[in-house]
Amino acid sequence: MLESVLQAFGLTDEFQKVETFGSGLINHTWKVTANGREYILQRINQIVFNDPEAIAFNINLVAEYLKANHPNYSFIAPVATAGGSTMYYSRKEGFFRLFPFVKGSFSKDVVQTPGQAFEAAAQFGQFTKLLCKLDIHQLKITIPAFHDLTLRYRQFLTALENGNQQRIQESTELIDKLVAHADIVEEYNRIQTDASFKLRVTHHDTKISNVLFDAQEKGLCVIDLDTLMPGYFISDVGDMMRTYLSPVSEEEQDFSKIEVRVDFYKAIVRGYFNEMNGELTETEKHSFFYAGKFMIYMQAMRFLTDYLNDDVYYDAKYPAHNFTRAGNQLVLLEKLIAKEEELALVPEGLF
Ligand code: GN1
Ligand code: MG
Repeated sequence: MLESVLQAFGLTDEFQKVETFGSGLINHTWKVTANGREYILQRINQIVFNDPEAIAFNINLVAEYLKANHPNYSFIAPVATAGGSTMYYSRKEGFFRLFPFVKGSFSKDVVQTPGQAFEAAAQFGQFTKLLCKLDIHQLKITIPAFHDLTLRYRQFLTALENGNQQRIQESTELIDKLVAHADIVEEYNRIQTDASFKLRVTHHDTKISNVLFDAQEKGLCVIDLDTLMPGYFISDVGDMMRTYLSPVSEEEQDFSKIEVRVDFYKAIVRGYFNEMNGELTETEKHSFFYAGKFMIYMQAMRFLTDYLNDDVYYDAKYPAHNFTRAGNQLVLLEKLIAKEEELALVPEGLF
């Protein structure tokens, strides 16, 4: 079924191997071996990304910019079709793009050591830093209001009115807990009117599997640029906290395993600061801890909203999947908040 797609990219080898790859919830990804080389093929989820060409546009823009200004950065440029386009579209199959698989590179699904957290944070920090002179207005918005917490909160309130009544009733405890943390939304409203919070080129999906490492565990580069858009640094740093602090992921059903590891927190701050220290304003530096609350709270809300709306967005493998994911993220939020006094001062304590 993918044959015509592979052919469009010039992969005609009859011995090619195609296997499902990675664990993303939105796009479908395959690893392809053909013509003696390895590639990553991805089909864009068109329900989530209404304008897949905008993704291709942004990636090409950034590729050109880095080539001209930072030629040593190992940016993974997409492979073009015979027609010269980096996005292939077929009415039957949808939108696809192909990347070379970087030889000798490794991706990880879980952060095992503070050193890995440091490397990843440095990679995302470096990426934003290298692009800080690129005019952000040139970038297209691939998902409007993606990390707009005010909007996410409104969508949650709408789900409470129009969602699945039975699910709403069964979720009372989680709903009340989310509402009780609405001060996190108020802080976001304040940030939006604060000129010392800068819009920068932001990755918006900084989980560990979006960093490539070499065999010595050094970060090589970041991947998955679908949600590359103007944004606040709290999105990137916050999503690292959401996904690196705990030894278990959002999928864990045994909430007693959820933890906030202080040494991993410090590693994220150090790694990101190493690159971005000179770019961040003082106000931003004081919002590191808030970044974690912001992203974990938003993800808890997105999972619960989707559960109340009968799982229209996130793939649910069992009926209460999104309910459990939301509960998991709320526990993580509470564990983070419990360490507020200890962690909020970390940037000053480190330098
Ligand atoms: C989605 O598909 P994936 O795993 O890269 C989502 C992120 C969430 C994440 C939660 C476009 O990312 O925002 O943090 O699931 N991406 C989109 O697992 O909604
Ligand atoms: Mg992604």
